[in-house]
Amino acid sequence: MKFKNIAFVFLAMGLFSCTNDSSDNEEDIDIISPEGPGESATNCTDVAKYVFNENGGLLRVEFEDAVFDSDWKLKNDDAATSGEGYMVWEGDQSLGTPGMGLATYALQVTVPGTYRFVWKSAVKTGDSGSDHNDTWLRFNDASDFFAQKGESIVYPADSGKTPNPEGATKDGWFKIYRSGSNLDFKWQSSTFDNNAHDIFVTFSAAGTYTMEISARSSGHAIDEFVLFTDAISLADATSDTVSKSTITCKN
Ligand SMILES: [Ca+2]
Repeated sequence: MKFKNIAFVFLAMGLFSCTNDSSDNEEDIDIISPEGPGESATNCTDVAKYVFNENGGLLRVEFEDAVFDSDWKLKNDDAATSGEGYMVWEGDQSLGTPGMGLATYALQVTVPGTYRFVWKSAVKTGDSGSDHNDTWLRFNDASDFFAQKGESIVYPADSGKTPNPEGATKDGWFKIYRSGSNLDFKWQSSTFDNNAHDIFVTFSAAGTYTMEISARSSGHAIDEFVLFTDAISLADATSDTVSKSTITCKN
C-alpha cells in the first residue's frame, strides 16, 4: 500500500470536486479519507460526542479532540504538531494514582483484532528524556490490554491477569512512557521500566470502545495517537500523509 499515491489521488480529486461529493467515494477509500491529510472531518459540533471511526484497521486521532480537565493545557507553539496543537499536563503529578485529569475517546471499530497503540509525545519540562515523559492509559472495555516485547507479555496491575510490568501500573492502567535524550515530539509508547514493551489492545468484536487517559507526569505533551493492526506498519500508520480518522457524533 503506497499511501502517498493514494493521498495524491484524493488531493487531485479534491481539486475538481466539492466536499459534498466526496462521500460518494467512500467505498473506494482504504485508509486515506477524501478530505486529505491533516483534516479531522466531522459535522459533530460537540467534542463530548465525538466518535472516532476505524478504517482499514487504522485509527489516527488528534489527542486534543477530547474533553479535558483545566490543568491539561492546549498549546499550539510547536510546528511538529498537527490539528489544533497538543495537550500538556500542568497540574500536580500523579505518579502513583491514575484517574486524575481523566479524558476519554470513543473508538468505533469495524475490524476486530489486536491493535498496536502509539502516541506522539514530547517532554516540555526540564532537560531529561526520562522525566516528565509519561501519561496513564487504559482500555477497560476491550477484550485484552497488554504490552509485549518478544515472547514477554505483561498485563496491567489489578486487571486480573499476570505477569505485571515493573514500574507504575494500577487499576488496569499502564504508565505509557517515551524515552531517549531527544525531548521533541516523536512516535513512541512503551511500558515496563528499563525494558520497553510495546502496547496492544484487542477488540474481539466490532463495536464502540472507550480509551481513557489520565495525568501522571507534569510537562508530558501529547499531539496524536494511532491504533493499527498488524496489516499496517508503524511507519505507514504514522506517516504525515495519513488523514485523521473520520469523526461521527454519538446519538
Ligand atoms: Ca494534535
